[in-house]
Order: sequence, then structure tokens, then C-alpha cells
Amino acid sequence: MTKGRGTLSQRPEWLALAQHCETVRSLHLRDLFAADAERAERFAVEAGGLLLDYSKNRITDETLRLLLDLARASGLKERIEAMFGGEKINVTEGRAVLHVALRAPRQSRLLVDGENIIPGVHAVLDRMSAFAERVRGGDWRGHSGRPIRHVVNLGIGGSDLGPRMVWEALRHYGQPDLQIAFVSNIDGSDFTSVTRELDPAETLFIVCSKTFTTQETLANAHAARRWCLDATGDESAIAKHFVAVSSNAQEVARFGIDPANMFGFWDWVGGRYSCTSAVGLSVMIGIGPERFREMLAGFHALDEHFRTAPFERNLPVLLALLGVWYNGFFGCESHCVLPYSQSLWRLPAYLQQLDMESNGKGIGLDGNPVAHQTGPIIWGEPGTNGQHAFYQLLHQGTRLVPCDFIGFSRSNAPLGRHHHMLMANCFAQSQALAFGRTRREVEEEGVSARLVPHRSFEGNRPSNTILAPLLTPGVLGKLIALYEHKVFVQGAIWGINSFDQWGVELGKQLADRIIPQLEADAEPELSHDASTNALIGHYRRGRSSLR
Ligand code: G6Q
Repeated sequence: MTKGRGTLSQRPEWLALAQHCETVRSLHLRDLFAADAERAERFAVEAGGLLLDYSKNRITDETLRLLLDLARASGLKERIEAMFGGEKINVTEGRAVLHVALRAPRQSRLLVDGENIIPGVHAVLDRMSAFAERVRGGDWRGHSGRPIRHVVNLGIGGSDLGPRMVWEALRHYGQPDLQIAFVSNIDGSDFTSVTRELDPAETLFIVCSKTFTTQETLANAHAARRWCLDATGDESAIAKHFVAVSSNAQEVARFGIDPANMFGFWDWVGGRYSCTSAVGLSVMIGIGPERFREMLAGFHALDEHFRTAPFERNLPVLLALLGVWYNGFFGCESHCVLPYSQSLWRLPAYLQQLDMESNGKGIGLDGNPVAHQTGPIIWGEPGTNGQHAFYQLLHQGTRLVPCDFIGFSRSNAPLGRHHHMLMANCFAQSQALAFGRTRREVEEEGVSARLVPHRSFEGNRPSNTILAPLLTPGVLGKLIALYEHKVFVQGAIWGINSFDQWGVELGKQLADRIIPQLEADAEPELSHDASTNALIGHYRRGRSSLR
């Protein structure tokens, strides 16, 4: 519910869309394009060098008008102002939501509880920059006096997915003699496989955990500590080989990291919105402070666009409304993200957390169950790899899966004709999805009657295409901010809190009960459900059979 106007699905703007959908459902993109020579131009917006072509969506001008009505009636403008103004819109945790402050220019002002938070943001960025330069320049030395050549970020969830995705996207800006790696999983093979080739004398660990209590990260940090001590035999080495990104100075000190080597952040930064905070330290060391600041400028440009552009020309608002359209009225269960860029290979995983942890909620802001669908399942892979894997279902399956295609005019790794081939595939896929191939066209190709149904494509499958000149730090910043704000808009319309994540708690609590039962020497008393008891028993027998 929003603005106390009853459940979303009973509101007049929603009902108008439901009725309108009855007409649009029978329209085919082939006919919509044939009837309107200007459709591609009209349904495209450019902001800060990002082009969004949303013409291949099952919409008309009327659809857009009704969706924009819904956005306005949902109080979207006020919600945006509330977020940018530092109001505590994360109501279940009593927190402001101010990742936008992390990329605000030095001279701006933003008050939280009466205090301007911008100087603090820049103080941390300046400390990060100075530290990153020391590591990059070989001035930060390890215990034995050797410069650092490997940086390993130890973190999970928001303290891993963001920096890992950004590093993969921008690693071509990296320094060849400096390797950046990530360990997240509590599966020991993650830590051992990453550190196998590393020299402890040249390795710096960044323990990246906002709370500094996360089970997986702490277990990996302790493994790293042992690995370092086994090699050096000297406790004082820890200060040279470990730094922390956290808001918990006490726990950081308890671990043995000098608080002078801790980079802080604030409770108004959510984990999945934190890659522009100190959580990005590994990235900053990798690409350098200047490139990192270019990325922040890109984020900020899109933040400003989101805050000020009219909704009908506002990229995040349009993307969000199209998602609401398919999710709410076409029954689409999932949304596919297809970057035509190998550098963006972690983007779908990153967006999966951003979107699904934010909007995977069934309880509204008023504490009641919602009566409409909320966040979709987000998935995807880079093209063209995905084409040889799951695109069959996108083209001819029984489900309707809206897609986002993302591509660039130029490549960061030009190689022969590769880039033209890559992007030709990108354009061809959205074309094939939208327009398909009719039975008549297939018959005219001389295909045997038996195969005609198998070789026809109904088309009318919607997609957006986002196009930019080149994947630079600034463009990446804009792209991420675009999706952050898209998620915000959808959460505002669905009337949920996009900034908590209570749904991840139960499993953690249950695991804490089970761990000692797996470790115990003596057969433990088990009082779980019958299936869990049986699985624990089987696990224990499986281990003793290997002794
Ligand atoms: C993200 C979530 C979650 C969090 C991790 C790591 O929004 O809050 O993914 O980032 O659980 O938490 P710590 O940084 O506290 O270790």
C-alpha cells in the first residue's frame, strides 16, 4: 500500500492498466512497428551517453501514459525526495538510505540527524586513495619488506558481489603487476584455490565486512591469518598484510587489525548498495583512485538524472515501469539480463542480489501481506555464450521472459572482427525475439511441412536495449546506478521496503544450531524435523565411512 490508498491491485490506476492490457495483449510488435515509422525514435531515451531503446516492448503510448499515472499515484516523486533528503525510509531498521551520498561531490551537503555527512564520505575516500597509491606504487611493504603484488578481498554478499563485478568490468584498467582476487564462500576450496599460487610475503588481505560478524568472512579471515602466520611465524606481520573495511572498529581491533588501517562506512549504506563505499577498496587499488573517482562521477550523473528528469524521460523510471507492466499484467515470473560484454560477466549475479534481496518481499510497508506480485527472478549470462545455452527457451519456450540487452559501440579489447560479430548478435537476438518468423516465411524458404511449426518463431517477445559508446568507469557507474534506481522505483510502486533483508536471517540461525551437531564427536541428540535429522545422520555416517 502507498499513501494509504488501499491495496495496489484495487487502485484505479492499476485497474486501468489491467483493462488496457486486455487490448495490448493481442497486439503484435510486428504490427506496432509497421503502423508507426517513428516508434524506434519515440520509445528511446538517452541520458549521459546511455541510450535506452525500449521500443521492442509490448506497449503503446497509452500504456506509457497509464504506467506514468501509476508512478505518480504511488507517490514516487515524494519517495525519491525522501531518499535523497536522508529520511529514514528503511523503516524496519530505522535507517536512512544514502548510497547516493557516497558519490556526491565534495562541496555538496546532506544532513543526517543534523550532521552533514559529505565531509566524512570524502575523508574516507581520501584515506582510501592515499592507501591505494601506496600499494600501487610499491610503498606499502609486506612484513619482509617486499611490495604487495596480490590483493585478496575477503567478503560475501554485498561485501563481495559489487567489488567483484566492478573489478571484472574494469580490470583492463588494472596494473599488470598487481593481481586482485576475491574469496567469499565458506567452502574451503574457495580460499585454498585462490591462495594456492600466492606468495604470503606479497599478499594483502582486505577483510571486508560491514558488521565484522559474518560467519563466512570471519572464518576466511581466520584462515588467512593462519596462512600468513604459518609463512611468517610473526604476529606483527598481521598489521602489514591485513586491512579492514568495516563499521565495527571494536571487532576489527579484536581480530588484530590496527584500527588505523580500517576504512569505515555507515549504517545508511546497505551491503548491496555499497560498492561506491570503502567496500570498493580492492577495486580502487586495482584501477587507481582517479579511475575510481571517474566511476563515482558516472554514478552521480545518473543519480542526478534520476532525481531531476521528468518521469517520461527518466531511464530508471521507464525501466522500472516496464518491469511492473510485465510482472503485474503479463504474469512474467523472471527477467533476463544479457550483457554483450565478457567484462560484465558478473553483472547478472550482481543484479540478482541487488534486485531479489531488495524486492523479494511479500509484506508491504504497512505490515500486511501484499496482494500483488513483487520482485521477479533475475537471471542471465553474457552474450553470445547464453545464445548457445538457454536462448532456445527465450525464443520458443512457453514462458514470456522480458530481457535487457546491454552493449557497447567500441570494445576494450579490439580483436579482428570480434566486436562487430558480438554486437551483430546482440541486435539480431532482440530482433528475432520481437519479430520472430511466421509460418508463411518459413514455408517460403522451402522448409518441409513437418518442420514448419518447429522452425517458426511467434515473436512478440519484449526486450530493452541499453547501448553506450564504451565500457569506461563512468559508464559502468551510470549503468549500476540505473539498476539501483530501477529497483527503488519498483519497490516504491509495490509498496515494500527495498532496503532490509530479514529473509536471510532464519537460515543463518538454523545453521548455527546445526554446526555443532555436525562437528560433535559423540552422536548428538537431534530434535529437528525428521528430514533434517536424517540428513545430519547420513552426513555423519558419510564422514566416518571415509576415515
Ligand atoms: C546486502 C546484505 C548482505 C551483506 C552480507 C555481508 O545488502 O546485507 O549481502 O552484504 O551479508 O555482510 P557484512 O558486510 O556485514 O559481512
